[in-house]
Parts: sequence; structure tokens; C-alpha cells
Amino acid sequence: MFISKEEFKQAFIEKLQTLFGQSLDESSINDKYTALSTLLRETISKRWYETNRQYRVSKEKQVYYFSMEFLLGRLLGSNLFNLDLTKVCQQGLNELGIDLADMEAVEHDAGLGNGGLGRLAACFLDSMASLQLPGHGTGIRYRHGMFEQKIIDGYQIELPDNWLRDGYVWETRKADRAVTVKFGGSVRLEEQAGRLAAIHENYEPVLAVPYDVPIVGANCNSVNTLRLWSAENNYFDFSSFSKGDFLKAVEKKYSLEATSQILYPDDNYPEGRTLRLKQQYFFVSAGLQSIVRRYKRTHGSKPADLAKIHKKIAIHINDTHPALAVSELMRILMDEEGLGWDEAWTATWQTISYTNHTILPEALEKWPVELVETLLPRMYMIIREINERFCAALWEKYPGDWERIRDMAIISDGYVHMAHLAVVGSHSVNGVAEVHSNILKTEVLASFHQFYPHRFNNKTNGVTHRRWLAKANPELAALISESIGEGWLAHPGELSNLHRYAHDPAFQASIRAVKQANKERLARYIKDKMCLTVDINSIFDVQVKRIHAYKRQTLNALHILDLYNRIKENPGLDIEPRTFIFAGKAATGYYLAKRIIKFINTLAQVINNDPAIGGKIKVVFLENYSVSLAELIIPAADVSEQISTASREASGTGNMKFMMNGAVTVGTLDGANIEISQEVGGENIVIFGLTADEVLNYYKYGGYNVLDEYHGNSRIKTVVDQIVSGFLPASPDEFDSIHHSLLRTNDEYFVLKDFIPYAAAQEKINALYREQPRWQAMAVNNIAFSGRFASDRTVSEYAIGIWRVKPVVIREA
Ligand code: DL6
Repeated sequence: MFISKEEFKQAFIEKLQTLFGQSLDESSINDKYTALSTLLRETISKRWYETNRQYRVSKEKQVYYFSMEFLLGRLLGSNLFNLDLTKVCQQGLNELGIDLADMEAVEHDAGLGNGGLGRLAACFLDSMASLQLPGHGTGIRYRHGMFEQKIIDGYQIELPDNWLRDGYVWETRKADRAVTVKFGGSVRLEEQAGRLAAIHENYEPVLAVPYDVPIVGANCNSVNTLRLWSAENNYFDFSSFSKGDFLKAVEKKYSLEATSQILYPDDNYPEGRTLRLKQQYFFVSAGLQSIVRRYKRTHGSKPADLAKIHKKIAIHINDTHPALAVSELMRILMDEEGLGWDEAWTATWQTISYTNHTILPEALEKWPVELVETLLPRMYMIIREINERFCAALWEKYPGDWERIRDMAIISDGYVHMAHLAVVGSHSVNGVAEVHSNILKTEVLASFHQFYPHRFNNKTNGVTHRRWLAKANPELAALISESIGEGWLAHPGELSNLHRYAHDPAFQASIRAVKQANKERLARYIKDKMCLTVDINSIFDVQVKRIHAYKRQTLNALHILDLYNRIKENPGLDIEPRTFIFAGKAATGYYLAKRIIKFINTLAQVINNDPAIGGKIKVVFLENYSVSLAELIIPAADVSEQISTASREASGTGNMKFMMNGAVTVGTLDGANIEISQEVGGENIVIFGLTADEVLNYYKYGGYNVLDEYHGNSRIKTVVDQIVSGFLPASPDEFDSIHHSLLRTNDEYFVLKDFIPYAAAQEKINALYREQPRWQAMAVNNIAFSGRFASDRTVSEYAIGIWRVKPVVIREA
């Protein structure tokens, strides 16, 4: 490892020569990126090897976090940061006339996730490694990650994300660790040596090849592993080939490999396709096979050794997507390792734990019985047996209560209910914010909570402060360290020491200067990408997240329309200039969400081109929201829009990232906003709208009467009418679906009910921003009290309360 910039420069130049046979001057920025990343990889690989070796020798318990999604973003900057090499490299590169930021920009974001759930998994990996916990990720190496979004004429257009085009320097293909995953065919039970053996025949084998990505811990020697599985096959149909049918010769190979080709872009939106179920079983089976293989090497391979697997292995399932882990671990323990049902079952549920990330009814996964039975016959047999035993236990406790048993069954009404399988097959079930965990206990999974009261718990989400504060906002990080020392980097709780600077005029001036610089940086990006000038002295009011009806971008947009109407009516309206910034992707099949994007862009077209409003407000929709774009936008935000319908957003994690960067939240009492509000204090956040209890109560009684709101307030009526009146330059029926979602379906997400309270909250923001000392104190307090929302805290809680794993300190080799 290079410790001085001179050493670094020499190593870097040598690497360019050995990799590309080129001098510094001859090499492209891509070559430079590859040389720098390869240099880092060498340092990382040594630690990685040592970490794996010491884990093996110590025989300590290991955690495996199973997730369909890991939204990693770029790794060069975060690896440099965690290795504490940023400064040395930056200085060395500067002396060579190279900007590190340009090199970082070369890396394709690893967009192997949709949004909150996938990014949470990536934050957890960073925290596990940095807390020296032996915790690894298991997922899918999608050939195409989250689609690239283009906005053309205001519409979302999706392009494939070819993120592997230039190779991926961080991964290592481990062909010798490949395993076979079996689909289809049939299973028969046969008496063998005095016990029933399951014989799986005529199945379609898919070869699962692991690609390992090192996960570097900060300020320690730990390097954990993210293992991503790729479907690969050497199958070649020689008989078709020899008949000259070349296409057919490769057809089967490609159909088998399709399993890991694409990420379903369906955050909180149902996409019940066969391929998705195939993906779920593919990575669960491959991951468990490889974990059991390693376990046997370290802890013994007799059935009695495997019956104790839960003592050395914890498997966490990130939502229900990997819930087949329950039946697959049963299969491996019984069919391959010879355990009986009872022993296998005890080991299975004690190994597995489950996090629920949504209560949206449409997003709770269920699969048709025929599909599971045909695609995964052995899984189906095992799930049926688990279900029968579970229903028998329910019958014993609630004799005659058929309705309850039907509601709780894993298989009912022709479906396999994945959340039920996950709860029954786990020793821990957690929600991701207090309010969400309570709703799970009292509403969505209430009967399961009654049956298994000790399984349920809460683990409020967190985000890694290393990426989202230290790396994304280096000027702010430097200012914090100058004021309270660097302890907060290892112990984010120490950020609270900033509180004493909240009213310090000099500190306020510095915080403001950092924000202005970040706003300038974002304004330059907007200018470059969209040829649009935004006023950096305006309030940067930001809503960036997936586009979804429950997240209520519509509420934000209608309020902007109302503001526009008011400025038109009264050009002297005394408001602080505001730039409303949006970004986010809509699921490809989600028509309403796509219309919301078009609606925002149409508003932008009208407002940004109307000289009559004197530039008081502007609307920007930035295309292709990603982790890297979030790192640019969030540090520049003054206002963080967290305005979901109360009870619908399980937690939110964007809310935490904005808070850490000193934005003031305007939000509902939903998800983690509630805990943010408790932590920062009511005077440092602007809360509005219905509470979760009120919303749930309305739902119980069929909603509210939206027409009362519509007819009862002329501002509301005007903006709702403007959606379809031809006021906006769009085809007459362009926004019917939005209008419909408000008036025809009785405003399922209470947009109109919360409209006036939201407008009042926005006026409050306006007034607060005018009192700059007050506003800056709010910004400082938000940063100061964000320590609780660092994922290091969350992951420690998982480690102690659920996984029961301890840190393993990796000594330098
Ligand atoms: O827990 C991470 C994240 C939460 O912050 C969001 O509130 C929640 O919407 C999201 N849930 C999903 C669910 N997807 N599925 N299934 O993405 O999880």
C-alpha cells in the first residue's frame, strides 16, 4: 500500500505502463481509471484474502444478507475513502494534472437495485465491513441493472443499462465455485436405506457462477464479500448446429442465461412474472448451496454438524424476495445432508431472519400455486408440508377458527403467500421504522404477532454516513471535523456536538457557504444537462425518489401549480424564489407514475417559460436518478420533501440523507420522518397532514369524501380542473389518469385532503427561510441530530438483537 503521494504517483504510472503499455500522456481517462482501480484492487485483495483466512481460522459466526438488490453506485471513491487513501491519491493525481473527480465519473454506477430497499442493502454492507462484522451479501449479477431513463418531450423513455460494457474492475469471477440450480421436472419420493429420498428428474439445470466483489471496511482491515450469481451455460445444441440451424443451436443457452439478464424495475409495484420467481430461486439456491459447502469445510459435514448450522450461520432475507430460502435450506439439509424433518426445521428457522419493507397490499408477494409447483416442484412439496404442519399448530391453538387459519395459511386461495412463509420460517421479523413495525404488529401481520409475539421487533433504517456525508459532501465533512474533531467519522453519534454551534454566527456563515458551493455545483450540472439556468439564491426544494402515487409527487406538483396561479394573479406576491427539483424513475408498466413525470415536465415547460412570473419559481426534472446523481443533488438541497401518505412509506432513507446534509424536512408523520422529528425536535422540521392512525382509520371505513375537499376550496378545485381543462399544453386526455386517481378513485392517497395543510407548511418554510439565522440553526441541528440515522447504529442493532454475531478484528498480515 502506498503511503506517500510520491509512492502513489510512481505506482500509478507503472500500472499504466504494465496494463496498457502506455505513458501517462498517451493514456485515456478510462485507462487512468482502470489503472487506479487496479492498484486499489491489489491493496484490497491482500486484505480480502487475510479476512477470509482469519474468518476461517476463528470459526466465528458469519452473516449472509440475501437481497435481490444491491444498489452499490460507484465504488472507486468509497473504496478510496474507506482505505483512507483519498487525500494521497488526490494530491498525487493533481500533481500529474489529473482530477480525481473526472476519474470517478468514468465508473458506471452498479445500479443493481430499484431504490430504498437496494440502497439500504448497500449501506448495510458498508456498515458491516466497517464495524468489523463478518457479514456478506448474496445477490444477482444482473447483466442489465436499473434502466437508464431519458426524458424526451417530457416522457420517460427507458434504455437498457449496459453497465458491464467496459468490464467491472471490482469483481472476480469464481468459476470453480459454480453450482447447479434445478428448475422444472418432477420429484418422486423413494425409500432408500430406510428413509424417504427425493429424486428430482427431468429438470433443467442452470449453472450459477459467482462473481465476488470486495466490500472494504473503513479504518480497519476487514474486507467482506458481496457474492453475485450469474446464470451461465456452456450448453450448445450440436445437432441443430450440424443441421445448419445456427440460431437454434444457441437459443437454449440464451434462454437458460436469461435468468440473470435483467433487474425488474418494479419498486413497490407488482411484477408477477415467471422469470422473477426463477431469479428468486436461482440466487437463493446458489447462495445457500455455497454457504453450506463452506460451512461443512469449517465445521464438519456429518448430519449432527449440520443440525447446528444456526450456531455459526445467520441468513437474513431482505423482504420476501429471498423467502424461498426457508424451503431451500430445508431441502439441502434433508435431501443432501440427510437430516430428518424436525432437525432440519429447527435449524432452518433458527438460521433465518426476515425484514419486511412494505405494507402496500399490492406489493406483498404471492405466487400462483401452479407456477411454483411446475417451476420448483421440490420447493412446492416442502412448502406444502410446512404449511400443513403450521396449520395443524394453528388448529391446536385456535380450534375451529377456520377464518383465522385460512388468513394465516402459507398456501391459500391458489397462492403461496411469501410473507407468511418468511414469518413462519424465521426466528425474527422486523419492520424498518417504529411506526411501520407497529403497523405490522397491529394490522398487516397482527395474527402472526399474536401467534409469535417474540419474533417481532423494530430496526429503524439508517444510511452510511461515510458515503452520504463524508464522501458526498467533503466540504461539509471538513467543516464538521474542524469544529468537533474527527471522532464523528467512527462514531456518528458525536455529530450531536455540533448542536452547540447552531446559533454561532461564524459557523452559520460557514455552513451557508458550503451549501452555496454545493448549489452552484448542482446548478452547473443542470445548466450542462438541460441548458437551464437556476438561481442559486433561490430555495432548492427537492423531491427525489421513485415516482409512486403514495409518495405523492402529485401533491408537490399541484402545490406548484397553485403557487403559479397565485403569482399570476398577484405578480407582486412576496415569496422567496424557489427552484423545485424532481428526479426519479417510474416502473416501466406503471402508467400513472409515467403520467406524473409528464405532468411535472409539462408544468416545468409552462412555468420556466413564463416571463410574467419573473423567475420566482422554476421547476426542474433531472433525468436518470441514480446513486451518483443523488450524491450531487442531496448536498445542495435546502428543503427535503418527504410527503408520502402517512402509514404508506415503511421508513424512507432519502429523508435521512437530506437531514445529514443539513436540509430541512417538510414531511408527513410517516416512516422514519416521525423519528427524525423526535430526534431533531419539532422546531427544526416542518410537519403537516394526516397521521398514520387517521389514514388507517379512513381506510377501515372506505376512505373520505374527496368531493368535499374538491368543492370546498376554490384553490383545490382550480388546480384539479387545470389537470384536464386544456390549461396545460398537452393532448386533451394526457393527464386523465391523474385526475382519475384524485376524483374517481376517491383519492386513495389523500392528496386533496392534505393539500391545504401542505400549502401552509410550505408558507412556513418560506417564512423560516427568510429568517436566515433561524434557518441556518435548523440546518445545523439537522446535521447534529442525524447520527442516529447512520446505518452503523442500525447494523449494530441487527448484529446484537437478531444475528447474534460479534466483530472479528482482522490483524494485518
Ligand atoms: O427499507 C428500505 C425501504 C424503505 O425505506 C421504503 O420506505 C420502502 O418503500 C422500501 N420498500 C421497498 C419494497 N419493495 N418491495 N417489496 O422497496 O424499503
